[in-house]
Amino acid sequence: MAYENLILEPIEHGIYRLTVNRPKALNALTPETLAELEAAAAQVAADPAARALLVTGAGDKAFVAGADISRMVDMTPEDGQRFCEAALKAFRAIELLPVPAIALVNGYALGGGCELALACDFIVAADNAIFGQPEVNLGINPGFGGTQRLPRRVGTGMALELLLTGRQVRAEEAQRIGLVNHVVPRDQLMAKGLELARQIAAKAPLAVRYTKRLVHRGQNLDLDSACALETQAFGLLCASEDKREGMRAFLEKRPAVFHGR
Ligand code: DAK
Repeated sequence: MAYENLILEPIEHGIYRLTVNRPKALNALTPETLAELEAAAAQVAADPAARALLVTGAGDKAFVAGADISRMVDMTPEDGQRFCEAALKAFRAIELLPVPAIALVNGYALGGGCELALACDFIVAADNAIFGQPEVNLGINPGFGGTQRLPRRVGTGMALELLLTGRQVRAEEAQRIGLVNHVVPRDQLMAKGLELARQIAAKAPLAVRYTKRLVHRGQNLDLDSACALETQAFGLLCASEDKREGMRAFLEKRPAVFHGR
């Protein structure tokens, strides 16, 4: 499928790369871009051979510099609500993809850009990455999930500081506070993303899918309900060919070959 504001491309065996592609506006998110993000997530989800998604921004300056301010300036309350709903749908579609999404942050990840990165399963940052939620400077609150996902990622106190001051943090600090998993030189960002995606792609696909789902679904449940889901998933995976293959391979001291069944 062709997109105007995104590039979605399979780059190798089941690994897709999604690039937000509006470099002249530092990849700022318009309503059209959000609709395309949702469609792109659906496209990846529909591919049974998909194993991982890398999400990044075009150019060398920004991942995504936020929601497009030129499109927000005159929004009515109804427009604003629709805009938020489109983002929430698109970001939730990425979060609930059956395969992991890894954000590769190559520069500014501000406002909606930081929120897009947070909707991915984890974040790898280039050493020029800058994160922040500057909405308080614009007279709005974060509208794309930032008030909910940031505290879940970095803890309430640090999230509140960043949300209420609008302070921007560089890659090293972002790693220190748990927002980012790895920081690498700019020219090694894609290689690091690919390395992680390949590691995951080599694992049992159903086990990866269920594990991701359990983490995301379970965080919104009480411990007993979440553990009950985990138990159920474990039982289901016991019926998979991949479970038999993984355990046989271990006992036979050979690498496992998984088929996602
Ligand atoms: N929107 C639109 N255009 C943007 C943009 C943005 N967020 N960020 C950058 N651009 C555009 C600039 O206008 C400029 O365009 P031209 O003038 O060349 O036409 C071009 O990208 C290059 O930017 P700069 O010239 O400013 O580049 P600098 O290197 O000087 O500065 C910067 C880079 C990232 C520090 C700066 O561009 C900047 O501060 N950008 C804005 C960052 C920001 O505030 N982002 C958060 C946006 S707020 C809600 C709905 C949505 C949201 C919340 C609530 N509701 C409905 C409740 C979400 C909010 C946000 O994401």
